[in-house]
Amino acid sequence: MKKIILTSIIGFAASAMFAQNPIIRDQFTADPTARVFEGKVYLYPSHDIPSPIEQLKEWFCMADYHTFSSDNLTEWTDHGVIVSQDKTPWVNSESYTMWAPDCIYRNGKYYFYFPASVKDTLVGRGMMVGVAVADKPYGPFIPQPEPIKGTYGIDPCTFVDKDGQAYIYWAGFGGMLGAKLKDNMLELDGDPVVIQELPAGDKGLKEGPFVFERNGKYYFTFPWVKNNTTELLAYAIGDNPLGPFEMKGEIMDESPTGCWTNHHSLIEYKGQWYLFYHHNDLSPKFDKNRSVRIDSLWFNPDGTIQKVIPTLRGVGITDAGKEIQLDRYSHLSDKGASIDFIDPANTFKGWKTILNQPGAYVQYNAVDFGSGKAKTVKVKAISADGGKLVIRTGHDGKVVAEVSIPKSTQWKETAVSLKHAPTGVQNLYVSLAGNGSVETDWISFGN
Ligand code: FUB
Repeated sequence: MKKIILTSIIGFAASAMFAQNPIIRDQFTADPTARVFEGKVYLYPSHDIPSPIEQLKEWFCMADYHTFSSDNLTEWTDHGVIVSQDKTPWVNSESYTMWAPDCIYRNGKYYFYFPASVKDTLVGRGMMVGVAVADKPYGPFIPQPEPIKGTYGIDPCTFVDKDGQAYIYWAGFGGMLGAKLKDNMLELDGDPVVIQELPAGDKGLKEGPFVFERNGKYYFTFPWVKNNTTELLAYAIGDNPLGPFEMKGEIMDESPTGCWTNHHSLIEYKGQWYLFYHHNDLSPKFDKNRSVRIDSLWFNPDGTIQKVIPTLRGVGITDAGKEIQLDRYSHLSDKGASIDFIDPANTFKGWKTILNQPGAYVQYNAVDFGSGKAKTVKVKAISADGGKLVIRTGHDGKVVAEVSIPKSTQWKETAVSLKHAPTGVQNLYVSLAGNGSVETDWISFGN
């Protein structure tokens, strides 16, 4: 188990957090189902990889699933592989088709549902849904020997209603399907039904169902190719778990940069609703290698959902003592500010913020300075000509520090004393004073 260890160097409260999109930066993650188990959020995504086999070089390729957990949505523990194609008896172990999964708790057990190609079928054909069972949300999960009978298709989602009845939904032949699950959670209880009143069958692909209940209403949410371009996220509301549902609207628009898929889940955690979704942040040239993001979501008083505008900043508060990744910004000045990969050949190294016009700035919201103990700031930067950064809280606010970045062809850390120690949660503005050009990896405050 790998823990992303985060300790504040200036001793801010243990609850201080940082969060930026995408949330997992050391591997690709897609199709996120988030669930609240044992007081934490567990994330069950697909695990995209560059394909080792020729047939899938230009397609989705997944050999296994990891699960991740967090109690603040910002610091994520990777619990490692929980289910894999080579250890699941019914799966074609060379198919790399472990697509969008889900996990649900019922009667003391955790049931992990996942689609994959059945043994002795062609790659990408004959996909069915299987289930693996565990005593804990992070496993160990024991896969059942056979897939669930009658579940031809992909993208399973499960839901347990208030009366204890469990349901399973998936994208299959004939549209979006749903069925009751038997008490054992391992078999369908009756034939699947086609979910009614979604956009008519010929009006664009629908997949990735995610169903939840709120205030007595059932929400059927799904990615939808509405405009013959890429997938947006849409939803319908009904009075019964299996519908009919009435179309209500859209939760998120199509990707502005053309990532063809989106796939999502919604949870309420500590009084706030969140949308988990994906985008190809770490693989801009190949949209089958995706990364999970989170943004906050709000309902209207009538139960409809306010559209979510994707952000890089994501959710949560950043501890001033951590490495603040300005490139996951809240706002950039119109001129002279841009973002690029530190190393385009290895995107997992992350991004940098480039300021190259006098007055150009980057704004990064919600940094927690605690009781104001910070005395210094460190900036990891590189500058071809040298340049001076001015750090403020508020656009025209007090100057926190001025940092002269020396001319260099190497990344360097420059530390200076603060002119003024901010307190509490502040929005940071980092601007370029005068001419020059500065590329910043991160900034961090210390004692
Ligand atoms: O991840 C593979 C497929 O792409 C999923 O099953 C779909 O929902 C789409 O995200």
